[in-house]
Amino acid sequence: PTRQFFVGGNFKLNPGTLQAKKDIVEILNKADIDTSAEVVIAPPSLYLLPLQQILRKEIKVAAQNSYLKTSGAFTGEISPTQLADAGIPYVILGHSERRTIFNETSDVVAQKTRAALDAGLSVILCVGETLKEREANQTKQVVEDQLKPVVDILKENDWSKIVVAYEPVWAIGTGKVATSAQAQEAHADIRTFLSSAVSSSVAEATRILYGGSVTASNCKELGNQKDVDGFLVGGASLKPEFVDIINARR
Ligand code: G2H
Repeated sequence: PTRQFFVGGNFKLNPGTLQAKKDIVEILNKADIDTSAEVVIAPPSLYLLPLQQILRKEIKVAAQNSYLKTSGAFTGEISPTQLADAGIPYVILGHSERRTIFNETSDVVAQKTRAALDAGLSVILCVGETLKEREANQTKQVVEDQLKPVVDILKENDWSKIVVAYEPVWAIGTGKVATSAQAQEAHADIRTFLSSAVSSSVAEATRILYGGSVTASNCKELGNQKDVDGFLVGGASLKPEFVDIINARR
């Protein structure tokens, strides 16, 4: 399959001034990066526009969240149509931090996904199991339960604008990366699920990223797995080694 390699940098709500974030962008702008990869960075929403202005054209920006309605009395939320109006092409939805800390259910994530696609955004849709669920052998079921409401709310052609990110919760920000075999197994299960729940062509074409403690030293082996089509990177996306992760396939 010819799925374009994808690397996303999720800055989360990490500290640092606008200038510190511009410094990261400067490093990316000057770096020798694999231009055959699709690269996206997701700074806190306040920084989307200033960083988008200075970023090289090969790198795009993503919001870390958006709301399921486009406008109205929803204090503090971010509208997908307003993101689209600002020229922001991507949004991350369903990150485990949103699910656990902000109580977002898979139904809410599905509604947010629908609203984002209707606004014209592309979506990096995150799924993944907790350690308890993995130890109870529930990984496949948990991930399918997270994907099902999205499958139900989307039409087949919507999937061209979805990138799935498999992020085992126990690997997020912990330094405990999944083994390449664990990642490959989960990714293959997701592809099989998409094949039966949506279609074989959607399953073949959809990028499935791995996320959770990806670093320059573990990205090559993970990135060589058959069903690993790239990464969603947190901590390491704030460091110069993000360049090495972008270049994992080179
Ligand atoms: C998983 C990942 C980025 P980290 O959340 O989405 O973060 O690489 O810090 O584990």
